[in-house]
Amino acid sequence: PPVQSLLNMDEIEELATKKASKKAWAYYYSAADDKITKRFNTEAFRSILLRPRVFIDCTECSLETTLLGNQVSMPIYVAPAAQARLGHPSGEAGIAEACGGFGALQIISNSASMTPEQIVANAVPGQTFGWQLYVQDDRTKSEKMIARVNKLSAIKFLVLTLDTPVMGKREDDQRGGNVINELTAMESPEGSEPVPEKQVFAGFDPSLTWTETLAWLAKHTSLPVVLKGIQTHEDAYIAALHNSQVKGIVLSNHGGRSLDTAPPAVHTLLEMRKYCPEVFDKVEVWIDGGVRRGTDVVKALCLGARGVGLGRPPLWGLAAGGVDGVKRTLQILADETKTCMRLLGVQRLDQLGMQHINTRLLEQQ
Ligand code: FMN
Repeated sequence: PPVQSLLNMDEIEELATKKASKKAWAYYYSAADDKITKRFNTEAFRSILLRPRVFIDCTECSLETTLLGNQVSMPIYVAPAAQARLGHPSGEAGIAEACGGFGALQIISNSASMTPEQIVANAVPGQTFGWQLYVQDDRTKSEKMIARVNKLSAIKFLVLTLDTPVMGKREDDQRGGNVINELTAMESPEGSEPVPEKQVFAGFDPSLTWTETLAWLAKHTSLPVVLKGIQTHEDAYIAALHNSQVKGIVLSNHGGRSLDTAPPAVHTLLEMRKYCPEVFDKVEVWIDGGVRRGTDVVKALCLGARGVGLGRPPLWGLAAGGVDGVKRTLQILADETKTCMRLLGVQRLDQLGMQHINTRLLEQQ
């Protein structure tokens, strides 16, 4: 079926599964161990109930917001994901084209299958990107990459991923015997080719720490830093202590790909509201993991998130229908989010809050 006839994320995943190679499917689908966290990520949203208010004019409805001060058309953004060209030849540049059309933010993976220069080359005016870093144990390699990224004016911030000091045990990837290397196109001799069948995560530095690594990073970039993979209120609190440099955090468990039975982001949001609510005023709090419906987006925003990331859905969109598939993915989620807001009696994102949700079931989990 043409992507325009697809109605929701499940249908996009289904078509992507049919079209993608076995290897691409396994890489996108896989998660750690028994995939409990991957499943909980979606289920946790379902256990939150919405509290619609009625008799409120919802003729107007806008998703516009800012992410780290950058104007975007919606709070939904594309999370960093490696190896997009496994799913479709247009790769990360195809995702960029779709995001440009929407005014949506895209975070480019350190392990993208195209270089950042290629990915931002056709950016439209005002289009915003972040760039995600996995620190290499040979730091000079990371320093060279950061120096390149510093020169690209479309890239407005740097995302340091912390939830993967070592790779989780992903059996779907292992079973195929064809584990994908997250080695980056930036340093592969082929330049822009996906690089399969090398030891996964070889070269990534497992020794990162708050003081050493943030100080090292400050020496190499003046871009704002976002820490990705925060999973407890304690770490959210520590991150906020560094808010002269750290301007945002992403509550994320890497789509369930790192530590199985790690908490879904909505649980961490609840913890933060209880133990360190001041953090929401000190850094921007974004989340990702299991977002498949507009109602999921709205629930995360009600709990205090400002940005909501999509990991697998854009990859499915790309595999299902190239640039049009990614556009369809973003369109469905934007439309669903607006419908949800209107049905709640809300016209703008800053009106959403705890009054619109009931988290009793979530708190019992
Ligand atoms: N996160 C990173 O920080 N860097 C990556 O290179 C990266 N690659 C990914 C590749 C795939 C195929 C997937 C599914 C996820 C990847 N992630 C990576 C994690 C995503 O950024 C995001 O946290 C996660 O996918 C969100 O969950 P979702 O897939 O349920 O939306």
